Formats: sequence, C-alpha cells, structure tokens
Amino acid sequence: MKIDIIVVYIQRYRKGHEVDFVPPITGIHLAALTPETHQVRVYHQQVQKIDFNTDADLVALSFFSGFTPEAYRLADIFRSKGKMVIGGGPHATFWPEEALQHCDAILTGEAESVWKEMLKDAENRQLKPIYRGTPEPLIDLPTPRYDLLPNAYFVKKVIQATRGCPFTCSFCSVPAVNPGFRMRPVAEVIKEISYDRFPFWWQNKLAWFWDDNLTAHRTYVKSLLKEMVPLKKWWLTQASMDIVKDQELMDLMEASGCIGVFFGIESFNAESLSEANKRQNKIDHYREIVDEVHKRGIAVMAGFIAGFDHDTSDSIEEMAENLQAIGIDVPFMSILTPYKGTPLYEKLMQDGRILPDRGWEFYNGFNVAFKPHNMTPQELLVAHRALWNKAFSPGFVSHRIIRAMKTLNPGAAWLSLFMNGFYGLKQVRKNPPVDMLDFSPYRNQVPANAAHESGSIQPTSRYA
Ligand code: B12
Ligand code: SF4
Repeated sequence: MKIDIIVVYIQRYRKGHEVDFVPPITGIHLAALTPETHQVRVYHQQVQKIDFNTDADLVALSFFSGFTPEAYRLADIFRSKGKMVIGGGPHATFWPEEALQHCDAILTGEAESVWKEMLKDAENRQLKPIYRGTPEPLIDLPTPRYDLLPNAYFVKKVIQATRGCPFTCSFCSVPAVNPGFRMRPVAEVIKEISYDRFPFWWQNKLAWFWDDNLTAHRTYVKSLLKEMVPLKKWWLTQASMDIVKDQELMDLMEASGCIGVFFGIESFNAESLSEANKRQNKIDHYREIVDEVHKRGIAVMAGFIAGFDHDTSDSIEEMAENLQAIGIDVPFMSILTPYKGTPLYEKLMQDGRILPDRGWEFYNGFNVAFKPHNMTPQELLVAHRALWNKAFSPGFVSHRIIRAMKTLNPGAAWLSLFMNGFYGLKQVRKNPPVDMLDFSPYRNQVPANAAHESGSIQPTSRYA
C-alpha cells in the first residue's frame, strides 16, 4: 500500500507557516513502525503543502484538538477522492465517535500494539471503526524515519526516550494519554542520539527529546546521560524543577551537553498552582532554581498559563515582568485549555463553564474555550495578548539574548538567540497569535464543538 501520514496543523500566528525549528516525532515514528512492504510518505502541514492528488491508498491523519477542524476538512476531501482515511493522536483518543464521522477508522491511545493489524485490515479493505492501542513496554522501537523529514526543519534529531509522567497536573492529559512511566533501553536511545546522517553539522549535533518528563526516573536518566557524555552532543528536554536538588544529575546534564531545559512553571500565584495541582513548583524558589541551571550554562525555557481561577487581567500581564525577573531565557505563554482527559475538563464541564459555541480551533493554547472566573473570555484573551507582546517586546528580548550570550554555554546562547529572535520578530511585525474570534479560516466550514453540551455528537455547524 501507499500510505501518506499527515501531521495536521492550523496556523497559530497570522504568519505562522514560513519557518519552524523542530519537527514533531509522531509522523516519522509511525512511518518507522510501518512494515517495509508499504511505501510511506510523511507530510508536516506546518511547513509543507498537502498533495490532494496523491496516489496514496491510505491517508493517516495525526492531530491535536486545536487542529481538528483542519483534520476533518482533509479527511472529507480525501474520502471524497476515494481514499481510505484513518486518524489518531490525543484528540481522536478522547473523541473517537466524532472523528469517525470523518475517518474510516480511528486508533485510540498508543499505536505500537495495533498499528500493523490496522494496516493489514486497510490492505484487505476491512478496517474496523476503532483500534484501541494499549501502552506497551518501549522495547525494540525503531529509529524514527529522519530521512522523511522536510528540509524546512532546522533541527531534525527528535527523540523520545520515555513516555509518561508521575505528576498529575489538572490541565494536562499526559497521565491519561500515556499512562504510567515507561523507559526505552538506554542503548536504543543512544543509537538514535548517535545518528549522524543529517546534511548539516548542527542537525547531527543537536538532539531534542520530546519526552513528557525525561528526568522523572533519576537512575534511568543518569545512566542515559553517562552514555551520552562521550558523544559530545547538545540536547534539550522537558524536566521538573526539582532536578536542581540533585547535584549528580545536574553535573551529568552539563557534562553530557544539555543546552536547555523546559520547566512547566505555569504561574506566580500559589493558589493557581494549587488549583493546577502543581505542587512540585515553589514560587519562592523559582529564581534560585533558574540560577542553579544557569550556573551550568544551560538555558531555561518555561511554560506559563493564563486563565486560572485566581488570575486577573493584571496578574496575567504582570507575568511578563515576573518571568523576566527570575531569569527565564525563552518563555512560552498559553491560555488554559480544557482538553478532555484532564481533571480540568471534568471540573469545568461539571460547573457548566465550557463555552459550547467554541469549536476545536479554540483549543490551540492561544484562545479561550471556557468561562474564566475573574474575567470575561475576551478579557482573558486580551490579557494574554498583552502578556505575549510585553514578554517578546524588543527590550525584553534583547535583554534575554545578551544575558544568554554573556553567561550561558554556546549552544544555550544559540538557542536563546534563535527562539527569542523568532518570537521577537513576530512581535515586531505585529504578528501575535491568530485570534480566532475575528480571524478564522474555519469560520464557515467546521462543525461546532457541540459535543460538550449534549454529551453526544452533533455534527452541525454553528455557522451553517
Ligand atoms: C512533544 C510534544 C509537543 C512538542 C511537539 C509538538 C508536536 N506537534 O508533536 C511541542 C513542544 C512543540 C508541543 C506543542 C504543543 N502541544 Co504538545 N505535546 C507533546 C508531548 C509531550 C509528546 C507528544 C509526542 O511526540 N509523543 C511521542 C509520539 C511518538 O507519540 P504520539 O504523538 O503520542 O503518537 C502516538 C499515538 O498518539 C498514536 N498516534 C498519533 N497520531 C496518530 C495518527 C494515526 C493515524 C495513528 C494510527 C496513530 C497515531 O501513535 C503514536 C505512537 O504510539 C504530548 C504529551 C503526550 N504524552 O502525548 C503533548 C501534547 C500532545 N501537547 C499538547 C498541546 C495542547 C500542545 C500545544 C497546543 C500547547 C500550547 N499551549 O501551545 C502545542 C501545539 C504546537 C504544535 N505546533 O503542534 C496536548 C494535546 C492535547 C489535545 N487533546 O490536543 C498534549 C497531549 C499535552 C497536554 N497538555 O495534555 N507539544
Ligand atoms: S504538566 Fe508536565 S509535570 Fe504536569 S502531568 Fe503534564 S507532563 Fe507531568
């Protein structure tokens, strides 16, 4: 069979498609899991055009909730052209019946246990509607098909060493999507880190871990890092803030070439952190934790969320100064979003606070899909945009870049320059995130997210 795997995307900035740095691993991982008897291509819609005249027999769509309207649009087009269409990923996992209105079959959960069976059934034109993947030990996973990545991506070596996270933050679906915490054998991960067939030196040098929380199992991560030291690579990952208490781990991170860690800091408000069940974060220690990472020359990327019940417009805007004051090198600022599979979703549903007239395009981390406590949805949106614009204003951006150049290791300084430059330019070009309230390519074509209200699926468009 000829298979096109499409990693779906909807632009999240007014000019959002021109460049991106790091590819998702999902498409090239699925391609690697695909038996060699099939011919497989991978499209990343974020940087590539979709070939609607493809000769593929099967189109496999991977999508997050926020990209669902586009996934369904693509599915409908491909099916009208006689293609078999299947879907998977975190949205389809929680809304399989909805996705089945557009796809011939859905894979829920992780693919490894059922992917080959699904392909076989597709080949025989006997697809069942739902394939339920079960979490398996992460042993003998193939190396992702890096060769199928488009040139548009600056970084190419994306890796996953572990799945899952031991924490249970209220807004996060990781515990439901990837239950438990599972680790790949160190030798298999090292094989991928050593992959050296990319055309440019930095693509061979830099490994980006797309793990939920690589440092969760200390013994494991230390044995991995010990093996990485002689490879002399640069690498980045997500981690929890408590890593700084473990000096041996910090030493190994530095020695093995870590250039950046991403912390989910989320908030500067103790009540919001408690609401988020983010008990591992201690506000009083933010500054010293960031300093501790900086001492090793490593950059700190961090996620912040606007829209908790204790947030106000002022407290959201103040986050720009707060994150600057604690020394964050690259901030990522999102709007709280109630994804199914999270305690947050259950709570907001129970309280009748999910806005039924907002389609899935509002679930992209940059738009409001629920009734905030202290603000209107519009006020939350405006406060988030103000935060974003301030955090990436020329003064803030240049301060972060200069500090990184002076104090961090060369890889970390490079990271700060690139990422701050990228988002800083968007700000200068007045190119903030796309505001779906007044700018939506989906306005006239997508089904509303009415499922929330009824508990069942109502595939009617609120714009029709
Ligand atoms: C790495 C990652 C990122 C990376 C890469 C993004 C990307 N497009 O892959 C970055 C940091 C950029 C990112 C950003 C965002 N992310 Co993210 N991310 C993850 C993370 C931690 C791991 C995903 C991953 O690569 N896993 C490894 C690969 C191999 O597995 P996989 O993708 O899960 O795919 C498996 C199955 O789902 C299945 N599968 C997937 N697709 C398909 C398709 C078919 C046809 C089939 C058969 C099977 C199948 O098979 C795969 C193998 O088992 C997950 C958490 C998680 N545990 O899933 C969150 C997660 C996917 N992200 C999430 C979100 C919300 C976002 C953002 C919107 C956040 C924001 N506020 O901006 C942005 C979107 C940006 C973008 N451009 O896509 C949510 C999605 C929730 C939802 N219902 O949509 C998750 C689940 C975390 C959470 N908060 O709950 N993310
Ligand atoms: S937000 Fe981060 S720490 Fe919390 S459960 Fe999700 S992956 Fe784990």
